[in-house]
Amino acid sequence: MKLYGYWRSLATFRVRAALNLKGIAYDETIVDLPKGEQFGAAYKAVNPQSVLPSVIDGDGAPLFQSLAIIEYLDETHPQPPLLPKAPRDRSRVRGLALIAAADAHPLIIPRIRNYLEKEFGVPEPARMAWARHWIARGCAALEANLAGDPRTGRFCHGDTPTLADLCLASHMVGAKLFELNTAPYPTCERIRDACFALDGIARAHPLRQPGAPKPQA
Ligand SMILES: N[C@@H](CCC(=O)N[C@@H](CS)C(=O)NCC(=O)O)C(=O)O
Repeated sequence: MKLYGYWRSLATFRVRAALNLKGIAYDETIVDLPKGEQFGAAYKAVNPQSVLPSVIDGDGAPLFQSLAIIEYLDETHPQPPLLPKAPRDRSRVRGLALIAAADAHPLIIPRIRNYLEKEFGVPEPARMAWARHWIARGCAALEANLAGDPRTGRFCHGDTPTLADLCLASHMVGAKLFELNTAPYPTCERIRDACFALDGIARAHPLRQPGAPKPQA
């Protein structure tokens, strides 16, 4: 499979982690977001929305939107499953995933932060505060759903990772990148740590990808 991604892209991280957990081999093509490569004709031909990630599986049409891609991977490569079997459980997992991927993430992506800057003159510190606010709201919503629910286990739903964990992990990476203190969300922190204890998710970490800044000595 071919994955189009960028080190800092949280949506790409979700798909990269799913590919790793399922042991699917892939090549990643870097689309440099700060340079605006997502808007170039070459990438637009793959993804007309100009967003990452996209996946090409064989000679089929490109796949787009991280959650739709992960569900495709789960259907074509069922082991290990990333969604539980029972409809109510699947609904909870999808609901948790969407708190991070649909409600919080879209508010912190480059084109939103660029729009705040270019259209409304919002300076960098205020744009950071904006991002931290929406990430914190996502953390609070996840924490309220996860803590004290008997269906929450080592991971968001039981003791094996699901789609919800990939989204929680991406959300918590975003929290770190935007320097949010996540101590008020202990269940989110605990599940994040359980996720990154898994090799497949750890290898997908944005800071372990080509082009990412080197850790400070
Ligand atoms: N909902 C989409 C999010 C896609 C998205 O916004 N990706 C970001 C990177 S994480 C992007 O490509 N942004 C480009 C831009 O904002 O110009 C998904 O989950 O795939």
